[in-house]
Amino acid sequence: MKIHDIYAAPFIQEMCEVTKNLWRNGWDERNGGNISYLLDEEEVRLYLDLEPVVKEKELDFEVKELANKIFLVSASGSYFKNICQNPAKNLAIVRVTEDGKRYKVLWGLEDGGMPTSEFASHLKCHGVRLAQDPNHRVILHCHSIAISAMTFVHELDEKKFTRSLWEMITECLIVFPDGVALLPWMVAGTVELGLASAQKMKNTRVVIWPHHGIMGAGQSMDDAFGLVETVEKAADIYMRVISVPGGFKQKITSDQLWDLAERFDVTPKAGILDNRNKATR
Ligand code: 2HA
Ligand code: ZN
Repeated sequence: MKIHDIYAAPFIQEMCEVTKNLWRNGWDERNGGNISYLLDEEEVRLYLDLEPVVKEKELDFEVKELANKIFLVSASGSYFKNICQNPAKNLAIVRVTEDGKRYKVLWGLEDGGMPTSEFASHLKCHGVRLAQDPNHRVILHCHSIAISAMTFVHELDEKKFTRSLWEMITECLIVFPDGVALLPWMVAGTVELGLASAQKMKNTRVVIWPHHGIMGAGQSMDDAFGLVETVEKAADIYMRVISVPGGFKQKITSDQLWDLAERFDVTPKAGILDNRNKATR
């Protein structure tokens, strides 16, 4: 079988494009942010011989649920601004071992680097999201600006935070009806942060790390990016409104959000909206 040029692979192209867009949006300064993308083995085989192993590493946790799965992941320390310029240095294709305790690097990390420092979070979150949705593929973490800003001024209560976001753009409720989860501030890059994020991802695709950033899950790059983009934009509108003297004069009401949920057939996470005042049609 002819092996095609890996740089022509759609998954490498998508990774290049999304990292550039994240950087352009100002959400991934310096080496901020990380992404991992669950790949289809048959597709990878078109571009890469899966037998040679560049190196093998221990994981400091187990992910048996991801045994043999292949991921494209950003490298620790990689600058999203530069990923496109040298994908073989700034990215890695890795395969989790059969026992779920190690991973093999199959391609990339040409300067001898490691996968992202948030690899624990990523793998744990992939495991949880796949159990919820077999079409799940992408975990994306970035330092989006308004979301971080909002975690300094808004009460860090998941339900109140979710409601504030839903109230900012009519379509938020449709994009993330499960709301957002919030963790306490935690040290970046730790297994503890990974486990806590994954626990939250049982019920939502968005986990906010206060004063740090956001983690989003999706069925594709566009899906994960679009999700983070929507949450970030809602936070941006929130921050702009509270920055105006006098702040809010009105908001989208609970009844309006119930109408929206009905029209678009989504179930808003329980306990966030006020009870409906008017009878349902
Ligand atoms: O520097 O974003 O959370 C990469 C990160 C760690
Ligand atoms: Zn980060």
